[in-house]
Amino acid sequence: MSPSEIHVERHPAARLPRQIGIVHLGLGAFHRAHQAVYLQQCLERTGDETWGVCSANIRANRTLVEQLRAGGLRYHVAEYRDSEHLNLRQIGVIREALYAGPDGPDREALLARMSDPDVRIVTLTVTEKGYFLNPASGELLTQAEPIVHDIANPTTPHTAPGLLVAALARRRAAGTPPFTVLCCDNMPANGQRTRRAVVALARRQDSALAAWIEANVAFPSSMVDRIVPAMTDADRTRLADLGVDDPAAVVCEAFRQWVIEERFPQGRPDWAGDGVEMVTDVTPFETMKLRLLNGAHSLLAYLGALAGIETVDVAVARPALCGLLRHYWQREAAPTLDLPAGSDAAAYTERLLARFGNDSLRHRLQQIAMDGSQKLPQRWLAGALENRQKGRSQAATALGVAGWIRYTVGTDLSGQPHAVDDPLAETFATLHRRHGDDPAALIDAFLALDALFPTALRDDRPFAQQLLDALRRLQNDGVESAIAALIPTASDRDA
Ligand code: NAI
Ligand code: CS2
Repeated sequence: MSPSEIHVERHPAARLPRQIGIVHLGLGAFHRAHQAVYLQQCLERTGDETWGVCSANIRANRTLVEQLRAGGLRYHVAEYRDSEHLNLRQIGVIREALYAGPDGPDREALLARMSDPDVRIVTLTVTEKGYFLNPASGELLTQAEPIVHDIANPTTPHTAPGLLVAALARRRAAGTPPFTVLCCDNMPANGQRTRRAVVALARRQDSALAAWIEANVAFPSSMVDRIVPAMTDADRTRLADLGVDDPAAVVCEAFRQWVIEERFPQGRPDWAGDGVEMVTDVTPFETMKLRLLNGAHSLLAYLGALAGIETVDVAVARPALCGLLRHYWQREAAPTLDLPAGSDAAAYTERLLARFGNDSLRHRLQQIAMDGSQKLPQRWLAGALENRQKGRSQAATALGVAGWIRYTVGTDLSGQPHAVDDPLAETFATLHRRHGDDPAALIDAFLALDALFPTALRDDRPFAQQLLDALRRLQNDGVESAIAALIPTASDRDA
């Protein structure tokens, strides 16, 4: 599609806030295409200029901070409804960009900003692994090196929980009310999990501080949704062809959703007028999204990648994979859900198929396949446990888990190599070296990973056998034959 054929709706230059009221940790693509867009719209609609954002990277990507500064802290969001319709927005709500990585110059500036009484909310998108929690139990990983560092060095933290504790300690000492902590990462009960990481770390530094945080700091949960692929050079080129030469730009789908628990003792932007849903309990929304959307994404990611497919839209166009998703949704995921009032799983998943089919996103399976050890417990395994206990089908989930285990070898089924990007990558490599030629032993070794598999699943022999059968079929017959064999109905439901 040539640039001239694309219908581009350009929004006017962004209005700028006058005061910073929010600090964001994790200046990634999602933050720029989701929270910042809602805040920009809220500013434009209400005129409330007190909710500007200070956004910081605390681990990597100093370059992005420098690029944003070089661009006057404004950047573009390209929202593709489809390959012919694009909404182009300019965002200006980020009024400060900091790099506070371990080697960064801005940690003190960040802590000072987080201690400022004008700052009433801290939001986070630091990925599921950025909280240093055991994905299965949700307990703080007190042996993880960055956490060991932060326990010993409370005033010069390297981690997100460490920065939150250090800033809250300063506010407590100054008599400044605490900020509200709003996690925007894809974790179950993400507010409670963030609270657990922060309180557990504080307890190892100063038990009185930990008690103060427990008693005074709000950690509302939120469900966040918008597909935002990592930017590629091809994306930058197609934006440049449209006259947008912006290294900090992001591409995303037109759809977006944000459901937030209403718990902001220090106040919050009036963002309900911009489509944010304020609720008392986020759980039904979160679980629905994590199991239906993210669970399906991970199925496509591992099985699609093993079949040598690169992007989501191509994978979901394959009848066998599309049939697998339908089976997973109807037989395995939806039965475990307590849906939000007024929601319909069938309608929701039909919309997901359309969103996944959006070929203007070029969403790479490799990106979704990243950090499986941090993602699969909430996407597949919690539901799997429930289904096992209720004697319900598991075939699609078992095929997914087997596909993930095979994916962690580091090659697809034709031998093409791919990177295994995961905090447990070394552990996986060791297990494949030790048990690579004995699939049954390999399955048992993976099931023994208590950071992922709950005890009941680990000890479930029929489940282990299902994984073994699926792994063998994948290796011997390939992805589509494995789907046909294990989920015969999948082919009946070809899209
Ligand atoms: P990204 O790769 O663009 O940004 C990741 C951000 O997390 C970067 O700022 C990076 O420095 C930071 N980070 C990574 N590991 C960290 C650690 N250990 N400690 C501190 N900071 C760390 O990725 P993107 O797209 O912004 O996604 C980030 C998170 O947002 C996801 O993991 C997910 O939880 C959530 N999300 C993403 C969506 C998407 O479609 N991209 C949609 C919904 C949620
Ligand atoms: C994806 C999510 O990379 C992944 O793991 O499944 O980032 C997904 O795009 C979002 O959650 C959609 O809201």
